[in-house]
Amino acid sequence: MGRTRGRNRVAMPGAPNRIGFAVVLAVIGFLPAACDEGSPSTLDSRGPGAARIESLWWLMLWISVVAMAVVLGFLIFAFVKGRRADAVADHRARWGEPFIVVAGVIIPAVILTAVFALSLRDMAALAQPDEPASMTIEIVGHDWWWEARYDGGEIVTANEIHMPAGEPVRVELTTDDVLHSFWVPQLQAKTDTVPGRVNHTWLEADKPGRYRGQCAEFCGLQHAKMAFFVVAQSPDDFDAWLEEQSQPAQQPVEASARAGQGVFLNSTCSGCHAIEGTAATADVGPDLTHLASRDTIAAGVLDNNRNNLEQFVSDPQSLKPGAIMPPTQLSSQELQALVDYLEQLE
Ligand code: HEC
Ligand SMILES: [Cu+2]
Repeated sequence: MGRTRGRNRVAMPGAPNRIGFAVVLAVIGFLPAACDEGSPSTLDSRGPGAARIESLWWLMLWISVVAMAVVLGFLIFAFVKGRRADAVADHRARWGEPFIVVAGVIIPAVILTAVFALSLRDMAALAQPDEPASMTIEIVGHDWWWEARYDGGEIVTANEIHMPAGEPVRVELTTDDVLHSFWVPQLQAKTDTVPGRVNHTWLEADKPGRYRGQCAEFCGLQHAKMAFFVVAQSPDDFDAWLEEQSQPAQQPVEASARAGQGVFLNSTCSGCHAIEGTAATADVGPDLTHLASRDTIAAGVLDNNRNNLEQFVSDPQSLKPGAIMPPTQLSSQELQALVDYLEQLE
């Protein structure tokens, strides 16, 4: 009768499992700390679209936390209480037990169905703003920058999308090359840009501010450096901005800037860029008519200052490898003049 059965044949939870649990709990505890203030996060929403996503996110998180706590509670209870020796011999399936039907089937089904219904409700609500949009901005994704067009293309800018705060704006999205995804986490959900298609979404910011956006669909080498900013302004400031942008480019006055305009028009630059009011009308790269009014260049990668302009114009590949802009051989005098010209394009 020396046959052993029961306890000593069942693998008991050892120290590694307990350490595993401690790690999981620690990670859960630290998650909220990772969402620091001021980052372009959906959890720091600044408009009605993102606010809706944020509340759903928190609701789902808390439901998961409660469900996880309950399940862990049972698990810990099982560990602590251990297994009764006589239970080991009992291999009968326990499907029919009320506890398993209620806690394992009915409650999860109710919770998941409710969360699914709430997601559908919010998806429908996010498709359209509450009130009709006041204007339309056309956005075109390019490798690796964003073109923004106002008034049906009368006004064109890049990587800095101005709009009035406190009202919804319709955004029409397409792409010049591959798939991109337009995402301003603090304002709205993502919307893909698809070749040959116009998708639409809307943006609304509660208050004037600068909200960072990012391409959210891998689109090639410089995907990570395809950022942009949405600049929400008071309606008056926005109208003033639009009025400025509708003007042709500032004509150079200083001798050096005039020479720089010559360099621009007579070198490769004018084959890819437009400057309204000059012979340069190409649209391969960003419209530079009001370049100096932008805070950053190269899709949010560099501050718009003299040093960065010099470096980017002479050797874009060292700052944004793969960018669709070649390096240009210029004497240092030509480069200085060119940057003098670019810097006065307000
Ligand atoms: C083959 C086309 C091409 C040529 C030639 C070219 N560029 Fe560009 N340029 C681009 C593209 C594309 C971008 C966007 C790069 C990015 O952000 O990925 C760009 C970006 C820029 C920017 C930053 C604009 C912004 O708002 O982010 C400046 C300034 C600029 N180019 C100036 C010049 C000047 C000056 C020359 C001539 C020396 C020139 N480019 C020649 C295609 C070109
Ligand atoms: Cu992209």
